[in-house]
Amino acid sequence: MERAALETRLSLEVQELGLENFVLQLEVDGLCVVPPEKTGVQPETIKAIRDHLLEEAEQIVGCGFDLDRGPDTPLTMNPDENVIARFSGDSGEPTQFLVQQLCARDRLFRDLAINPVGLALIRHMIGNNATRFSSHNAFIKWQGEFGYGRNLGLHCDQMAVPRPWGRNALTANTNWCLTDYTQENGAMAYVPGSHRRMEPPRFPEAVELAVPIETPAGSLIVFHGATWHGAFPRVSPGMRLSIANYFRHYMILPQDDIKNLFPQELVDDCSDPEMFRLLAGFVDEFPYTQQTERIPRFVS
Ligand SMILES: O=C(O)CCC(=O)C(=O)O
Ligand SMILES: [Fe+2]
Repeated sequence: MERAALETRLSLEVQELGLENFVLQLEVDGLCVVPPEKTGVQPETIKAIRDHLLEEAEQIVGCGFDLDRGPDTPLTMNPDENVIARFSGDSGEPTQFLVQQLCARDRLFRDLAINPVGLALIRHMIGNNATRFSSHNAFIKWQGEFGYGRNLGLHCDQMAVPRPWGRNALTANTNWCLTDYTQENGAMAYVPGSHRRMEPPRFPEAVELAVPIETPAGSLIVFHGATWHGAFPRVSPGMRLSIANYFRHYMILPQDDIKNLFPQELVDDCSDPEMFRLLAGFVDEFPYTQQTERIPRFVS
């Protein structure tokens, strides 16, 4: 085969941003960690995002949150809300909640959702033209021994899609670590190479093979929709903050109905409105909301 034919498998963006090693890791492990200095997002921006999220959390819950101390009031949630734990037959009170629909909340979140490094890696897995937003959620997590339970909440994000799955990612995810990730801080857990199994996790094997992703605040975790992942409980005081900007192939249903419900007037207030429009599906033919096909007319 000619060398040129092989080279075309890497997009111009991957090459220009020098992301070849991360692509290789995605192929082999189904997940890669981009260090803060390679994402193009400055530490001040990460701090601003963190501060903003803590304010959103305070507004939603009604109590203050502090990065080192956690919620300033004891909080409770129903174990039934621990959906990921329940999925593997475990029950325990969650010590986290999600701030959803981030892109409608602030430009900081919109710019993060179209970060060129994250996008180049996601589009490598899903397809350059086929990639769309699925959802933009922040995980607000504090100290709690249970977490997702004994199976660490291991799952894969494209689990709802019927099998057999192919190599091509049907969904793919980015997790922005806004605080330092260590096992005791409640880091993400994952099984290297599990995306190549092309099936949901098997237990207890998945737990035995899971490793923590230990990486500093500002890091970007990118992973294939078939990669087995979950998280360790946060056993240390304080908070773990992250943002999951989740993507889908355009034939997959989104989690958030961005195309129909996102306030479109906000789109011009971001670093690349054209890219945002494309990923939000605003220019997509489907799903249509009125008659779109041409109709016959009388011969005059
Ligand atoms: O860090 C976590 O709690 C898991 C995140 C996750 O499952 C996801 O973003 O899809
Ligand atoms: Fe997930």
